[in-house]
Amino acid sequence: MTGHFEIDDSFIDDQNRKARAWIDEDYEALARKLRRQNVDIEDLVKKAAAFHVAIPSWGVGTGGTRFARFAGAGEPRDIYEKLEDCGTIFKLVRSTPAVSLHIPWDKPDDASKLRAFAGARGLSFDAMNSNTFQDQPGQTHSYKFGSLTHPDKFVREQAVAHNLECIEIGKTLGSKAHTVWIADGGNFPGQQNFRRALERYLESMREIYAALPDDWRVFIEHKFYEPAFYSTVINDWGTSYYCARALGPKAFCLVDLGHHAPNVNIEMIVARLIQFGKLAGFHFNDSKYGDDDLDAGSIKPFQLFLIFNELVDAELNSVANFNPAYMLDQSHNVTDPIESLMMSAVELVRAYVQAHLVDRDALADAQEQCDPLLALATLKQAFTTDVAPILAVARERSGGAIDPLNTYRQSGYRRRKAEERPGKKGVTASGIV
Ligand code: RM4
Ligand code: MN
Ligand code: MN
Repeated sequence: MTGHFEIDDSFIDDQNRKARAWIDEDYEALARKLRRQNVDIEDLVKKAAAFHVAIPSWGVGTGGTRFARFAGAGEPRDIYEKLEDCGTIFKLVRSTPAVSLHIPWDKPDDASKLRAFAGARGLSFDAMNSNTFQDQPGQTHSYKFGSLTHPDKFVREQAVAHNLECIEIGKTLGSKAHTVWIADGGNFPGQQNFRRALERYLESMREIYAALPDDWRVFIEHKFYEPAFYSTVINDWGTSYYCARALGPKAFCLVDLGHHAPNVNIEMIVARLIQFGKLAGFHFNDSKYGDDDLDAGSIKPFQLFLIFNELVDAELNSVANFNPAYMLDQSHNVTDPIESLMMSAVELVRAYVQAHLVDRDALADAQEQCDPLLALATLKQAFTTDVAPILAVARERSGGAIDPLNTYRQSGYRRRKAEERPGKKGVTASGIV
C-alpha cells in the first residue's frame, strides 16, 4: 500500500497558517465571554481534545437505498483502502482514532496484518459488528426468517458461530466489545410467537456471552422496525435492558439514534440506561423519518445536545458503570463519505463541549424551584454558544486541521484516490451501505 497518496502534515500546517488570523481573534473573544461566566476556555479545549468517536468501516464506502446506489469516485475497494480513508479522517479531525468493523463485509484475510496496518496510521479497533441479516455466498442456512431466534436450531447455531468468529477476529485486532444487531422479526401478525422468539434469542445470546473474554463487553442494539415491518425481536430499550440484565454484567444496551419512532424522547432513554448502569454507547446518526442514517447533527442538533447533556451530567457525577462507547453509524448516499464523517465527528465534539458549558448549579436550582422557563433558558444558553473556536484550537493543537473540510478539499485527496482506485463507477445495485 506504500506509495499511495496521503495528506502531508506540512500541507495541514500551511492550511492552518491561512486560518490563523480569524481563529486567534475568535478564540480570544470567546475566552473573554466565557470568563464572564467563570468558565476557563482551556478546560473546554482539553475536553474537546479528549472526546473520541469510532468510525464505522462501512461508513467510508458510499451507501445506498433499496432503490439504488450511486458509487462515488475513488471509493475504497477493500478494508485496507477503507483504513486509509479512516486514517485521513483521523489526521484531519483528530477525534476518530478507532474503527468499528463489520464482519464479513470487512473480514480481514490476516487480522494481525490488518492491526499493524491500522496501527501505522494511529488507528485501533473499536467494537466488532456481526452480520446475520444477509446471506453470504456458500452459506449453509438462510437468514430469510431470522438468525439467533430462527425456529430451526441449525440456523441459530450458524448465527451463534458467526458471532463467535467475530469475537475471535476481534481478539487479534485488539477490540474489546462485540455489537449484536439482529434483523429478526415478523412482517405479518401471527408470523412469530413473540415470547418464544425472545426465549430463543436469550438462549443464543447466552452462548455468545459465554465466549466473551473477561475484559470484553457485548452490546445489544435494539430497533423498532426494518427490515421486518410488523415486529422486531429486540424492538426497544426495555427489551434490550431486560436481555442485558438476564445475560449478566458484561452485557449492555446500545442506542442507535435512528432506531426509534419519530419524536421519541431519546435523551430520556439514555438517562434511564445510565441510571440502571447498562448504557453501552451509541451509534450516532440523524433522521427525519426512520433509520435514515443521515449525518449526526444534521436534522436535530438540539436533540443531540440534550443527549450529551445527560452524558456529561453522568460524567461529572461519576455514575457507576458509565463508560459509553461512541460510534457513528451512517449511510452516505449523496455526499463524500469522508466529508460526512469528518463533519459528523465535529458535530459530536460540538455537542459534548456545549454540554460542558451548561451551568449545572443554575439548572439544578431552576429544577428545585420549579422554574421550567429558567431551566430551558439555562440549557439554551449553552446550546446557542458558538464553540467552533474551541473545536478548531483543540484540533490544531493535536496536529489536525483548523478547517478540516476545506483542508480536505484543497488537498485533492478524493481526486487522487479516484486515480489510484479505478473500477467503481456509475450506478450499481442497491444496498444499505
Ligand atoms: C442496522 C444497524 C446496525 C448496522 C446495520 C448496517 O440498521 O444500525 O448497527 O450494522 O444497520
Ligand atoms: Mn446501528
Ligand atoms: Mn440502523
